Order: sequence, then structure tokens, then C-alpha cells
Amino acid sequence: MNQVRAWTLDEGAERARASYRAAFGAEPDGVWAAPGRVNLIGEHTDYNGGLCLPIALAHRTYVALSAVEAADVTLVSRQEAGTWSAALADVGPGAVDGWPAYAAGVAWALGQDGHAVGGFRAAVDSCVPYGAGLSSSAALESAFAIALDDVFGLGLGADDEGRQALAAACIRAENEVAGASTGGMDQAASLLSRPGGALLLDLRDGSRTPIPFDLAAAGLALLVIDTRAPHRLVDGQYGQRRATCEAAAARLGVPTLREVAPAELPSALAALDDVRLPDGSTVPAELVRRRVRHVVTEIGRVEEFVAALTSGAARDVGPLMDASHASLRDDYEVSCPELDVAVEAARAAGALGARMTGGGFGGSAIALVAADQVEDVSESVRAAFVGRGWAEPGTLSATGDGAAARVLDDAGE
Ligand code: GAF
Repeated sequence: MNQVRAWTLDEGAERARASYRAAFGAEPDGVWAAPGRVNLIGEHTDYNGGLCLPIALAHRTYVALSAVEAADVTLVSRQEAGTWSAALADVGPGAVDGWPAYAAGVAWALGQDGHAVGGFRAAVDSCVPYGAGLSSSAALESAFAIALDDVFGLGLGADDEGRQALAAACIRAENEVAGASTGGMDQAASLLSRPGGALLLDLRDGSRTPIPFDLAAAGLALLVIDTRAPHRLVDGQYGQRRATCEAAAARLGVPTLREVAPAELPSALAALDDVRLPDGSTVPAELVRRRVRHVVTEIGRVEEFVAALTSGAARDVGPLMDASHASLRDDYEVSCPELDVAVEAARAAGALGARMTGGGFGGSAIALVAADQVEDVSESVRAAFVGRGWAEPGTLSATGDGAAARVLDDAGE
């Protein structure tokens, strides 16, 4: 199967630096990099004040950047054609289309928070698969956040509290400038992860707890399968799920669905009715109940997953992954045929558990596999795809990497 290799930090830094030199004929002030993520469990829970458990990938987005005198932004990317430029004052909601919204949007959001961010120019390169549900958007935002923080001396990247503020600026850029109503898990994973650990995020109180994640010690591995079925969050489905949850919470008289305890689920479901969304559409009660059931049961699965990992029982998380996938497929309806086939083929080949990861509607699946079965499981998934006439999926390995950081000082020193 196609292994999607992560660049080494030196390799990524050198690529971004070379792009910068080619575009601007000078050395950058430095190069910064931020990881994509896979979420182990806790899907579509972040915007419900819930729990999720991402790990950072070794796959990163690299940004070579310099401050400039003029209050302008100039951007190039190895993944996109052309040069994008604008006056900093013209960047904001409704004013930027496409990938620059995720990059320049961060400068706008930091400015809104009162930070003095001036003009800059930057070259981007990335080995985070694009549109694979592995947070290429958050990696792009976070790489710009950490670079701008450093170059303009904001001092936020130095500790977790400051990084939380950078993550908030990235979320604002994504929600308000790029127009994707995502929930915040991905930016926290990219800016706050620690090597060798998963990050338990509690979106109700904003707390973060590092959770040991050492599958190798248990003779296991996490196989990430990029189905190559394109995944989009800016279309209506993600926003519709979020709006349904918010309307259901309002109907139940709680700020978010996090407040519905598992024991109260039956009575909460019984109290739900059709809901009307801000766009004027109506979601029938039966569908609202399934959406709510997913969110409440998924938060419970995160707690069980964390308990298994912290007690050294990593193998026990397999059934929780299976249950999460079934809930996302049947109740939340965010899976797709490629994700279901990847999950089923991995399980049939001996995976201890498998599920879609990320927002869904395409993107990636993860499978918990005995370390010596990674090849066999990968091959079975490949055969299942090829047998259906689909493109071969890509595979990545994920062990839990570190957060966004500077990877090259000025002039390549
Ligand atoms: C996407 C979003 F960006 C996240 O905020 C989260 O909601 C996820 O989908 C689903 O868990 O990655």
C-alpha cells in the first residue's frame, strides 16, 4: 500500500526555506512547523463541550516566514499555484478565499485579540495529506500562529497558556475567515501535544490532560488509512450536525449536550422533538435523537478509552473504536462507503478495533493492529479497495508527536 512518509524536520525545513528563497530571493527569518493530527476517539464532541483524545502526527506543515516593513501579506505554497498578496488591513471575514484564509486569517485573529502583528511574507510546504481528515487546515493555521508569535515577539508560544491563546486565534480564523464552523480539537492538538502522549481535551472547562500512549510497549500499532475519498468541512453537512446539536441542547435547556449524563439519556431523548435550524430547515425528532445519542455515548467512550490506556490495557480500546464507528455511521451519519470498507476490511484481517477519524464524509480511518500484522492488514484494505475499482488508499503510522515549533533559525543557522 502507499506509505505516506513524514518528512524529517530538517527535510521539511529545507524544502520550505528553498521555496522561500525561490519566491523572494532572500533567506527567511526562520522556518516553523506544525503537525496534523489523528483523533483516537471522541468525534463530533468538541463543539458539544465534550471530550476528545487526539495525537499529533509526525506529518507537518512547514512555513518559512519573514516580517516585512510594509503592512502587506504575500504567500506562496508548494501545494498551490500562484502568489497571493493583500494589504493586512484587507484581511478579515468574507475577504479571503481558499487556503490563504487559513494563513492570513490567523494574523487577522491575533490582531483582533490586541496583538501587534505586522506585514510578512511566507512560503508553505506540507506533508500532511490534504483533505484526508488529518487536519491539514489546523496544521497550516498553527504553523502561521507559532511563526507570527515568534517573529512579532508576542511571547505566546512559550507556555501552554499562551499556546491556548494561539489555538483560539486559529479557531477564530477558521470559523470567521475561512467560514468552517469547526470545534477546536484540531488546533489544540497541533499546538499543545506532547511527544509520546495523547491529549485528553475537555471542551467544557478547557482543560488538557496528557495521557500515556505507548502502543509499541503493548506490541500494538496504530494504522492510519487515508481512503482518498475527498473530505470537505466547508460544505453544509458539518454545520448542519453542529446546528442540530445546538438546537437540541437549547430544547433540553442546557448550554451544551455535555450536560446530558449517560444515565439521563433515555429521558432526554424522550423530551426531544423536531428542531428548527437557523437556516430555516427542520430536523425530525427521530434524527435529532440519533444525533444526541451519538454525542452522549461517544463522550462516555472517551472516558472508557482513557481509563484503558492509563491502566495499561491498550488492547481493551478495540471494542470502543468499533462502537464509535457504528455510532458515527448509523446515528451521526458522517461515514461513507470508503470509510466503512476500510474499517470492515481492517477488522476482517485481524485489527482489534477500527473507526473513522476526524469530521468524516471521506478522509481517514484508524485501526488498532498487532505490530506484526500491520503489513497484512494494510494489504487486506488495499485489496478491498482495488477489488471495488477504487484508488489505492494511503497509509501512515502514528505514534504521538510533538506540537508546533520553530525548526530552523534565520539564514539556516
Ligand atoms: C473536524 C473539526 F475540525 C473538529 O473540530 C471536530 O469537530 C472533528 O471534525 C470531528 O470530531 O476535524
